[in-house]
Amino acid sequence: MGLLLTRFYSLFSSNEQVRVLMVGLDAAGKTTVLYKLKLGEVVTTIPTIGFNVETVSYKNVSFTVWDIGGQQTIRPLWRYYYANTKAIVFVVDSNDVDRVEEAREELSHLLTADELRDASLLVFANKSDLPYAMKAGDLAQKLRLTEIKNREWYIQSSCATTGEGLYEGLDWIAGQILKKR
Ligand code: G3D
Ligand code: MG
Repeated sequence: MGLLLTRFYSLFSSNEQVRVLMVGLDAAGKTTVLYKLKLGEVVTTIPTIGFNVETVSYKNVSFTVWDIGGQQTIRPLWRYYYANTKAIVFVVDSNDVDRVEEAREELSHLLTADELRDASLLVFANKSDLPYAMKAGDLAQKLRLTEIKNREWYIQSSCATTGEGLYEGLDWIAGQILKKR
């Protein structure tokens, strides 16, 4: 745990800006993750109708969060937030079998964005506390993560309400960013 936090906190002690984009279907648990990390005040802005963006920053690290899914018309606007994104955190409700295919489609579409080409991908298999939650390995298959080429990815099971798994996931991101420096 000590080593884990050291690497994670090293993210905050550099001059380099670290932008993390956190997305997923609604109700996956993104806002809960954001508050659980306790990085600072979460600011919600609405750049256009129906498009809520939450941001939180601590030192040089910022998280930008919104819901994706079923919003073809506003999709082009997302690109304004893509620049200099170091990591994508894709949050999935691992208990929601009915929407895993929709999540896969959204993820695969997101990953086609040229501006996100160099961003590492962390997937939180969230709500792992629920009895029927899919296991991370199962979810990785359903999301076809194994077919991802030219991008580092990692899946971490998490429970955003208790915080379980969150630091493990972010530590992986820290490792990725340190590696690329
Ligand atoms: P979103 O921001 O991705 O839309 P939220 O999702 O963070 O608003 O979470 C949606 C609901 O799921 C919330 O419940 C939240 O408490 C719950 N939730 C988030 N993460 C977990 C988890 O790991 N386990 C469980 N069991 N529930 C979780 P409410 O009732 O407030 O809608
Ligand atoms: Mg939310």
